[in-house]
Parts: sequence; C-alpha cells; structure tokens
Amino acid sequence: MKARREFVLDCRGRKLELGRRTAVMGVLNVTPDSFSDGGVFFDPSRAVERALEMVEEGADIIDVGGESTRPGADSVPLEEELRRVLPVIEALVDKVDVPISVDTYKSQVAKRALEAGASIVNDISGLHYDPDLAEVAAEYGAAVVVMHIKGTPKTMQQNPQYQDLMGEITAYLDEGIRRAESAGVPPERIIVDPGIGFGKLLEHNLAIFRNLDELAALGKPILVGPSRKRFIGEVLGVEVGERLFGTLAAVAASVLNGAHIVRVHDVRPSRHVVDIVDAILRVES
Ligand code: HH2
Repeated sequence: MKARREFVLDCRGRKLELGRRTAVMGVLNVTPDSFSDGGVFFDPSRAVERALEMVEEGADIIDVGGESTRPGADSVPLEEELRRVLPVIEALVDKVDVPISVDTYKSQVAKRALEAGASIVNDISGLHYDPDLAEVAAEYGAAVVVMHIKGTPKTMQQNPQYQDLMGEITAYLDEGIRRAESAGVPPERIIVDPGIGFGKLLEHNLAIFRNLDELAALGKPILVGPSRKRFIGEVLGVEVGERLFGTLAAVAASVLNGAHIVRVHDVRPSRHVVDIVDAILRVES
C-alpha cells in the first residue's frame, strides 16, 4: 500500500492539512431536484441547520450547491442559482469554522459566493465551461476543485466511451490545472477529482476506484464523490435511499487508493470509515 502524499491546502488563509487524515466534504444541495436530497434543504434555514449538523458530525468542508448536475439535468439560470446559494453561504460564514465551498461552474456565482465568504470553488467542468472562472478563483485566493466530466450533465450518460479511461481523465485534469495556474491560482490551491458518474458507465466508475492512485501523478490532492450514486444502485440493485453501505465501501476504497477528500451526504458514517482507514494507513508495517 502506498502512502498518500501530504499537502497543506490554502483556502483563503485557512489551512487544511491533507494526507494523514482524510477530509470529509459534506454535501449541501440547496436545490429542489438533486438526485438524492432534492427539496430537503431547499429552505435556507433547513440548509443552515443541516450544515451545522454536518460540522458536528465531522465535516471538514461544507459544499453548497444550487444546481443539480444529475444526468439529464438542465442548467439553472444565474439569478436563480444565486438566490439559492447566497443566503445560505452568508448565514454560514459566521456560524461555521470550516471552509465553505461553492459547487458551481459559473464564474458569476463563484464571484458572489467568494464575496460572501466561501473559500473553495468546486467546478464539475474542471475549468472547461466558463473561461472566467479560474481568474475569479485566483482573484479571491480561493482553492479550486478541478473535476473531470465527459460532455455536459444533459448528455453525459448517453453511452460515454473511452479508449484510455485513466489517460483521458488525467489529460483533462492536467488541462484544468494548466488553466488554473495560468490564471494565477497557486499550485497548492488546486484539487483534482475524477468525477464519479459524470459521463461514465458502471465499468468506468469501478475502474476509477481501482486505478485511482494513477491520479497521484498530477501532484495534487485527490477528491472523490461516490455518495449514493447510480453505480451503487447498479451493483446492489438498490434505490437511492438505500445506498449508504455501498457509499461507505466506495469511500473506503477511495481512501485506500489515495483519496485525500471524500464528498458525501452521510457525514458521520463516512467520518467513522475514513478514521479507521486512516488509522490502518498510518500504522507501521
Ligand atoms: N458530484 C455531484 C455534484 N458535485 N463535485 C465534485 N467535485 N465531485 C463530485 O463527484 C460531484 C460534485 C453530484 O452529486 P449531488 O450533489 O449529490 O447531486 P446533484 O448534482 O443532483 O445535486
């Protein structure tokens, strides 16, 4: 088993140590239609309550999103996305001590979220959709998650095919890193993510978990988001509400294969799993 490389992620001055202890990013979808928790936290006060609960449960980052990117989803107009995420971020910055991330590919949403106090931009397009996003992140000193997607949420699951899965993901992420760094984002503020379920069939998702350590060649912390996703339903034959144990298995596999951060809805059980896997990884052999 290879040791994870250690990093100190600078999120607008807040330092997050990565590598010895897995960081848990808690998902907060302020949407009516997200695939697993749509509508549950659409009310801003419920969303804030859930964020506080996730911090209590061991979340190291809260990821606030205002647009579902589930397969087939349409994009949400800018004003609507702002109306969803801003009140929640504004309320949270004074209440939580952990970095807040904004899950958006739109530079104008990122800008307003960073003005409100967010410190990470989580871009599912890996800086490939909005040409201004990298500069906004650089301007505000934010950290950036560069994620791989093949296509767009609307069309990504229409029979995606790869010649060289890990090679293509790595090349796409490498290009995202290049865009971030040439816009002025410092190298130590970039995270990479293979994008589980984003333009991938079951065999692709499983191969990503198995070969995740190949992404270490990019020299950045690795984030993986397996939470409640369709591949779990495909293997186990269970609906979205019954995917906790499958999620936890994928979380364990991710950390064993080099993930530094896991993005999950179920923070407490994930925290327990990563604490155990971290302890195993730290023991002298
Ligand atoms: N997955 C989703 C959304 N954002 N960001 C990163 N970095 N990595 C992921 O794997 C990822 C992500 C999709 O999950 P969810 O937010 O639960 O659903 P929806 O897009 O329907 O809101």
